[in-house]
Amino acid sequence: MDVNQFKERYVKKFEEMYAFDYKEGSIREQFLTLGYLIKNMYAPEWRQTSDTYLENKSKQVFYFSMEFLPGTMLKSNLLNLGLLDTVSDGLKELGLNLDEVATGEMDPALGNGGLGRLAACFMDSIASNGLAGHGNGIRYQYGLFKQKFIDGNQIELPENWLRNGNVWEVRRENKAVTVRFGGHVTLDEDENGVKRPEYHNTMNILAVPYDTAQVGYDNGVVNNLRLWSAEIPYGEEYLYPTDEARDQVKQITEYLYPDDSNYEGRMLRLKQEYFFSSAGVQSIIRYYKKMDLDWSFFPDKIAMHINDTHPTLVIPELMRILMDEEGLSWEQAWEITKKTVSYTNHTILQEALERWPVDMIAQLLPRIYQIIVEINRRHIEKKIPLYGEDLTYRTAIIDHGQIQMANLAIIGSHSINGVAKLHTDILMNQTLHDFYLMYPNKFNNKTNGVTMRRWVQISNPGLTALLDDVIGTKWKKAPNELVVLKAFANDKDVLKRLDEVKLNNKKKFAKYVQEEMGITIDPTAIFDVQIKRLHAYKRQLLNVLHILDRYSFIKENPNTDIPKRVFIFGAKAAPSYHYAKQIIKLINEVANMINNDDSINDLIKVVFVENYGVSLAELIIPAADISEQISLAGKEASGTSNMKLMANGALTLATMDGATVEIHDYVGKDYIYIFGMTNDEVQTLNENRTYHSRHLYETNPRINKVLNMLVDGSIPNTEEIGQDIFDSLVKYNDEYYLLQDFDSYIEAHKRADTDFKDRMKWNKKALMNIANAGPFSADYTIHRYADEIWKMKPGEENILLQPEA
Ligand code: KOT
Repeated sequence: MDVNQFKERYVKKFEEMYAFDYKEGSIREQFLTLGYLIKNMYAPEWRQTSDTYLENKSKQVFYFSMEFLPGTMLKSNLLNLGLLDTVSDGLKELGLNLDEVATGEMDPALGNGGLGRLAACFMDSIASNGLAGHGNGIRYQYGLFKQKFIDGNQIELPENWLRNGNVWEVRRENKAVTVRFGGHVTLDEDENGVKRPEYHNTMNILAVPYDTAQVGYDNGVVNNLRLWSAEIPYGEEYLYPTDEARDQVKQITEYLYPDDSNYEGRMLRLKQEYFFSSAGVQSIIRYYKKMDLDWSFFPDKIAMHINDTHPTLVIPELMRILMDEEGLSWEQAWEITKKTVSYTNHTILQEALERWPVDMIAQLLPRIYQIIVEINRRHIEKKIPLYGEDLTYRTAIIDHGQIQMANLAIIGSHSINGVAKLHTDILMNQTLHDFYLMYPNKFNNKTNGVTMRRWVQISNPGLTALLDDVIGTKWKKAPNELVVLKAFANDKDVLKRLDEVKLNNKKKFAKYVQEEMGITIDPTAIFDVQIKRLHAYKRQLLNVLHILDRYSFIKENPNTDIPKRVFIFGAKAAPSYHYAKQIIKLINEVANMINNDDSINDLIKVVFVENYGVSLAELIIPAADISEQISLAGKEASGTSNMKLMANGALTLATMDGATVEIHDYVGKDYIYIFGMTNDEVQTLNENRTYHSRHLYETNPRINKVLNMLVDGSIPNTEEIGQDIFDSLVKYNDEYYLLQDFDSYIEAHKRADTDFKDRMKWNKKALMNIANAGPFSADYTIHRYADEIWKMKPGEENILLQPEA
């Protein structure tokens, strides 16, 4: 399609949809027109891809995830279809602007953070690698809450992302399935003496799928993301005579639980988990039957991957269907299930581990409960002779009246992986050591990755153009080609152009900050960025302590020549996470105090953006100079903002945690600022029980001064929270060792200040980060999942990926 053809089709489509001249269209109408037009364009390939998979009986992977955080899809679809320039130019000739039209799209916040965004990056890479793979999740009617700050406090508002409809989705009523809850089940013998379950008094929910195309990059592949919505089954409306009864059904897919890395054992959450697991498995089984193959081939044609333990009920659900509905024996069903399912663990935080009370599962899912009990019984019976009672009972699925979902996920699958080398090591050697002894071959690492299409090509067109010009365009299909950029590490011209790209991105963000927040920031300052969920272990508070330290230093040394800094935060706190909300209030009050203090010559500004999410990330990341990855070593399983920021030329200032360890190993120590305890040092400190934060407070003058600011009235409007936060650090012994790492953190920032003053030195470091970001492309991560876990080969049309260096 050329520019003229596009213009013609756009104008025609607009008139068909709205019956007036396109020039009078609102942004929303312009967006919808373009959206439907693009959907029309990929529809044939979408259908074709699915037909081909069925015809070829290709192996397919289904990625089960409670969360998908895709971001807006207009530009990503255009990019992957190869139409970005055509459409942009065409709109321009029509007097429109693609960037403006793009603002008409809602950003679907169907996830909390890293886990949901990873699922979205994976969908993009699966399609772009030419692999047959699909997502399976929940179509929440409301996404993650919209965050507002009122007097510096976080307020949550509903995120009604579907208010104006959703162009990309297709409701597929004819593919709906029924999911049963509650009631009771009896096992009756049939004429052959085989026990068959009979269900009584169940509540039947209709699961209706909404499909969204996942367009591959320049390869003609269009996969599917299937999100399920709960409805009353047709003809059963009379069973739900009251609003309350009808609400119970609607509720199942109404809200996303807003907690990241935290578990609350709520019945509704359990319903959500079974609802989309069961619906997904049922639709896969229905599909498999179309292939007309023996059940024993099932694992050769289908892989089911579970993103953390939230979809673990896939395991007993698959067992249930194979046995109860398809008549397989326990042994046959168990072999198939284990070979089909694989599991990713995303966190070792105890508070995030899912454990469901036995009563809850027995009541809500009586048949599933029976199957779990039997899986557990057989596991124990089989393993005691091999591993003894102690170890075996430690791996039991049912313990203290609770179902341990991670244990079920490991026992019922053939693969468990962590999300970065350090994280996988901790799983094998500590958290899941008993399982590692039992099943060493199930354990493997798959370091996370991010899609460079969204995080470089779409969000940073300036950098993309520079790269294309300097190293050619190969990196777009083979991200390791970015290493070629190293040859230009001392090229003054390239470094200068890189500097200009960064400055432009910073100006763009500065404009946003000026317009939306009324804060003036200097684009030549260091933009120091920490963007992630607010959580004590991620230590946003350590960042604040540094800001306060720097602030008091400047107050005492107003003529200092340190470079200007803008500290940028983006973070949502779970609504029930009191401490995290106190930190938000503190950051906002510190920002107010500093931004309004004329005596510091604008040497510091603090910007806490409201409602951080994918769209804001796309604006902030290209503008970042420093990437703050400062979790206590051992706590952040991987992190993924670290990878996006690196690829955009930010320098990482970090502890040796998660995937940042691997970033350090690739980029080299001269191009990263590492500080703080290592995981081993943290372990030793834990074991020795010799940590006394109060001692540090009393003996370290710098720490003393900063902590006193929290309680002596220095920061307006923080009396209560200041004291609580102070107490967490001093009275309750500083659980995340902020004070232990404080001095080395300050030192790391000093090194960054010094380096930034030498522009060419800094730009070289930025360049080295971009050049070493290739290995963190999700394309490679997905390649390894496909090869080592799912046992899949990419389609022929797309063997363009280069093996990793
Ligand atoms: C756990 C429970 C509910 C919702 C989210 C989680 C969760 C999120 N567990 N781990 N994560 C993060 O996953 C990312 C992707 O692997 C990691 O980069 C990050 O370190 C985890 O904290």
